[in-house]
Amino acid sequence: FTVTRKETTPFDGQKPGTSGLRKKVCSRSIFFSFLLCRSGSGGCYRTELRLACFYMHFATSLDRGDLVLMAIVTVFKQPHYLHNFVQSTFNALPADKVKGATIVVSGDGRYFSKDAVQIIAKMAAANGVRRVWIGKDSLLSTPAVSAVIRERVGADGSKATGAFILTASHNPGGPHEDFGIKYNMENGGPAPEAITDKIYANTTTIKEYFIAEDLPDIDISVTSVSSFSGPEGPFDVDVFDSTTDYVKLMKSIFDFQSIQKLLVSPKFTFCYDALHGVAGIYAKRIFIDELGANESSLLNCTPKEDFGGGHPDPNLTYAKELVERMGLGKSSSKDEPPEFGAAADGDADRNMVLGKRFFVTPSDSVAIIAANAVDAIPYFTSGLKGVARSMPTSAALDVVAQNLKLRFFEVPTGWKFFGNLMDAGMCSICGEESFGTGSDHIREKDGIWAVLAWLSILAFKNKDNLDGKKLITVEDIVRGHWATYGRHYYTRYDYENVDAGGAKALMAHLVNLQASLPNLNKVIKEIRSDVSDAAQADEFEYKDPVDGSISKHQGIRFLFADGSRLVYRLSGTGSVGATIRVYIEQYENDSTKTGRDSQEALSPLVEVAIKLSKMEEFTGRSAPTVIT
Ligand code: VG1
Ligand code: CO
Repeated sequence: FTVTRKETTPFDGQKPGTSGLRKKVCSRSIFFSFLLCRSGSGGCYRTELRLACFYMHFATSLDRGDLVLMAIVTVFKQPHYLHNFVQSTFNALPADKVKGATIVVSGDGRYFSKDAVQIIAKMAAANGVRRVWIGKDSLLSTPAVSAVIRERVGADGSKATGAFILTASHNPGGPHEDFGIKYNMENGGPAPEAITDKIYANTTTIKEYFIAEDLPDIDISVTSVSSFSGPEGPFDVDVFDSTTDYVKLMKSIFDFQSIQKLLVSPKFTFCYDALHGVAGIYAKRIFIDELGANESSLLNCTPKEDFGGGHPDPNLTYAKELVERMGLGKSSSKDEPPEFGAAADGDADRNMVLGKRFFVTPSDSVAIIAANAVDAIPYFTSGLKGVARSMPTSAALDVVAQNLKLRFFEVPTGWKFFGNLMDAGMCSICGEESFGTGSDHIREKDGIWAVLAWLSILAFKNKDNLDGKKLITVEDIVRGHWATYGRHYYTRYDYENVDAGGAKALMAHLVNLQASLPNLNKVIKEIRSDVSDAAQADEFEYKDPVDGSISKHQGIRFLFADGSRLVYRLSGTGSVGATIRVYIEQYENDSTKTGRDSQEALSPLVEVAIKLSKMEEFTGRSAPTVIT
């Protein structure tokens, strides 16, 4: 192949967010069509304005006489857009991580991935990359990418030093929905801020990119290695099985035999919903082929480019089918729900864990996994190096860390901050309230790992119960945990796609409020006199204990004397407008009071949270979009 240099100009807004660059592929467009028609008795012409929200391809179906004004907003699909970001990434990496290097490219299979893989392969070739590794059908879950970087060895002994992950995670996919791309480093974790800042800076000044236009398109539907020759030497594309490396890693962490005993026991029933995301291919291999679960346990486990038109986010709002099956929905059938249910997001790094008619909050989930890991999971037999959570995640994990005398860290939102701790051997298990849980086996959160961790705990607790005695359920485990450690009532209110100006003003208002504690307490008492005093208020700032780097403005915290917390931050993963997240938490260690309904227990604090922030005044919203 030959290398072509293309001239280009920068695009605005190619700044990677919490987890990469996420934008619409090609957004819905508004067509104003002016239709001239003869009407009325005088037979004179009247102009009619028709305003409709159409898709671009409907343009051809408009009448000939129509005068059409179109506002079409394509983002990822516009010429050079992806190219600019990819070249800016290559330019941000150290030269030896590009020239002669091995780079993984794959993702959750969402719409535009197949085109993107071909473009990135051609650009990698042109930039002197030695090998590109692609999961079959361009599918690799985010945790599998991390595992592949860390574990896979090519036939010629090669190892990957980075990856382009093609996903917008839990955001919907399809021609008019989101596409995304992020870069992961040699440790298998997301690029640190020093690199993403450099990528962004490069996108603002880019003038050229390089591409091997005459490199043939790669057939990604079959596993094979294709070799090419370019101006700088050989270039290989290795299309490999998407599941092998990941399954091997899981088998080295968990006791598959004991999990299998649980899964095939008639006393235990199981259900897994991949929400049409990439988790499905791993679920089939692991739960069905390896662990012997019944095929009917799987819901939505064939990956689709548009996730079946749904929102691939595993929570009580979006994982509807599973929620109904588990007896938690409004129209749940009378059938006895399974004992255990779980779901994943589009790229399979998130998980939701449910028991029969029972929801496990992600903050509790990580605390429970940490409390039981040493007993139930072979990988942790020699002890935990430490545990960590993101700042808005509830303090359930803190209490476990205190009790078990474990090192504990509180980091900003986003998985990249856990990676440094793990690389330094300071942290074994970590989690986020946003349905993310994981360990130092890789450098991403891991949806299937979390499910296997729960199954391991259930298998361990029930090892003598499978024939005869009553099963210890998910609910029993959670209630038992609360009895020992106390309970953190927890909820998150999301206000999605609000006006960016309003969101900014709301945050500025909160920054003001946190500056004076006496004034803050006055305002709080005016709203509700029955909540405890705020003892501390600040903007969360994090100093990385490993490299000393500082991350500022990571959310506004109000910490109350009784251990309750209110946290506010703006989302960094959306693609339109702004999303405000409000995190509300209250600690209860009186074991007679840990069994209340969560929304009811939290209602005084929720009222304070909403009124304190003047939510309705700033955003016009009287209710959140999603409550988790
Ligand atoms: C959200 C979550 C955060 C998570 C991030 C990426 O970020 O709150 O905890 O790490 O998504 O998850 P934000 O900035 O929108 O709050 V994933 O599964 O979308 O890569
Ligand atoms: Co995800």
